[in-house]
Amino acid sequence: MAIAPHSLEHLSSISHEVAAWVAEVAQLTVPSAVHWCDGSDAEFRMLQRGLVSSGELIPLNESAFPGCFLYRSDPTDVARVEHLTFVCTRSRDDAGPNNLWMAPAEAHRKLDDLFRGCMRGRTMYVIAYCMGPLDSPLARCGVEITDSPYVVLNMHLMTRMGRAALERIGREGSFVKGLHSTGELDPARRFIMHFPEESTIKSFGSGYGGNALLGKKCHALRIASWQARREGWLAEHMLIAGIESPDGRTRYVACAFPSACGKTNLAMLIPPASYPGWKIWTVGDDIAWLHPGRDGRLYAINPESGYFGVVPGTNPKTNRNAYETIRRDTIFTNVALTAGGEPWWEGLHEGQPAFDWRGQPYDPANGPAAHPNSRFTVAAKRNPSYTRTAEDPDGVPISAIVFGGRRRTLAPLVYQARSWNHGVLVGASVASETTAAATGEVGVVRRDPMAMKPFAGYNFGDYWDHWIKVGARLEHPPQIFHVNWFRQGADGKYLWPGFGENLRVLRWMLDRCDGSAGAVDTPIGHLPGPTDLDVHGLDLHESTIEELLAVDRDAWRGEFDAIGAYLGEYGERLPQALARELHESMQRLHAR
Ligand code: GTP
Ligand code: SPV
Ligand code: MN
Repeated sequence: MAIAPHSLEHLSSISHEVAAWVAEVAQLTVPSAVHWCDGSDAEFRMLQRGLVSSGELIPLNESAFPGCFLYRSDPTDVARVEHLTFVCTRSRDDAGPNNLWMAPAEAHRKLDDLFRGCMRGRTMYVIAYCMGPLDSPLARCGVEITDSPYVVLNMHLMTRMGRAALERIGREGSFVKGLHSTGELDPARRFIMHFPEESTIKSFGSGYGGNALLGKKCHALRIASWQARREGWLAEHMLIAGIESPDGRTRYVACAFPSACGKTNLAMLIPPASYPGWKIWTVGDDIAWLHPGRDGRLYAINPESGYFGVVPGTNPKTNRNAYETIRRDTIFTNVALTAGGEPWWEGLHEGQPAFDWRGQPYDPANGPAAHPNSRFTVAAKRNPSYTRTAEDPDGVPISAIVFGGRRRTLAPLVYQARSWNHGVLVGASVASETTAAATGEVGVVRRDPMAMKPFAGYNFGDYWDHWIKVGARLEHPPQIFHVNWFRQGADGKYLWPGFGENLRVLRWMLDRCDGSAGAVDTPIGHLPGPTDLDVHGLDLHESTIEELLAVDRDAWRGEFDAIGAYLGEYGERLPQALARELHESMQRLHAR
């Protein structure tokens, strides 16, 4: 079998470690061919043609959606599987109560048994990739070995992969090893295993999203968060957006909202008509790597170069940028199809589905036409609000960090933390209703600290301690806020219009950073007073605004009892500074 990468013949050198590992994996998995990806357009088109002829990719209506395809995943494989995702550290406590844990030796044995001979008759693809701009000192490389050409296509769109990444690995010598096989897509033989101490990922039995695109959640969050702790930076589940104001200044925010809670939408926001001269620039929509800069500010890069975004709900009114972005050169996964061969989803508000996401004739009795976790994969450069600063090797300076959750009740539209450490408590206390991004029940409120519950590669106690230490190193730390776009009235309707109108809330935050906006002091933090938030021109009743900005002390006392019990689960590993913040918050809530 030819191990020599044919299309990479003239590469100056292939890292000996990469070549040795590829050979070792080939011996274990026994593929019929090994394809070293060069990352070229020709390779992308060749793989695309192959998947079209095997029927796995369906070309969409070429005049309306040029270069777009539909992929239907196995109906049992449609989302991340948190109950099958493990962090395998030598000491169980290092993984923490926030992760499922297995002893590394046992996990390797289990997975190697599954991988043994699993690529017989299949091609093994070797994808060298770089998370972050290729010339950035903050970027990190990995190699994913996979037997899924669909994964290769997604990695083409979402990472800087191929020849240049392989060259960087050759120079640096270090890379994260990610081994992936779709196996038989049997949920009983599905595991997503992380070995942070070995910079290794082994994923078997799923071909979907975060389970299979190993550069994303597995590398850029779980493994990277572990590395970041050792190296003094943060790997976070955050969008990065530039907010340009009419005075020509652009300030950057990084926002951590749980899966399917609005990151992509905020990162691509289109200002409302009442905000002339404002413009949002998308740096990233899902992951941020944050580094203290020499000037005492916090800098962010987006390790990805494409989006794997939630499709349902996207339309010209909610997110015109996304709507336009995904009209060409996009892979749609698990959306519905119209009779005219166009993609269709709930919340599109045009056209009619003829076939549901499984490919069956559409019947509303079978549930939604598009899967609620149907996704688009598209290169970031397709986005009308794409900015070249996404390629800046040093990243962009962050003025504000925003945490958020999806909460029907309790959490107000927005509040500001008193300090960095109080902000760490606000982040650690995030709770949100579960969504279709992971398998399991939807709509159940759970703790999702920093929107990282499924993604922190180590003990949350140590993670909060690390956050506190990073803050202490920043001479000019970002201000920290919390938002909730998802408050509902008694009728179950959202109280806040959301989407573009969220800019009003962002503006208050930026004015707070400047010290020019007012606020009222409450036990949970600083909230905009009745005249501090611009609600001009919104069709909102005064009582609705009051409800959105209310702090119900009794309810918050109950909430803080629950937060205290949750943080208590981390025992000795809970940082003292956080325990102190908790205590002070409780005192404020109980003060008369
Ligand atoms: P992941 O990719 O899973 O990490 O999700 P995300 O945080 O990027 O979520 P995304 O922006 O894709 O939004 C998920 C869902 O929330 C979509 O159906 C959106 O239409 C909806 N949504 C986003 N922003 C808002 C908002 O401001 N208000 C309301 N009501 N819904 C929103
Ligand atoms: C998420 O679930 O937060 C996602 C999608 O961004 S996935 O890549 O599947 O993790
Ligand atoms: Mn995400």
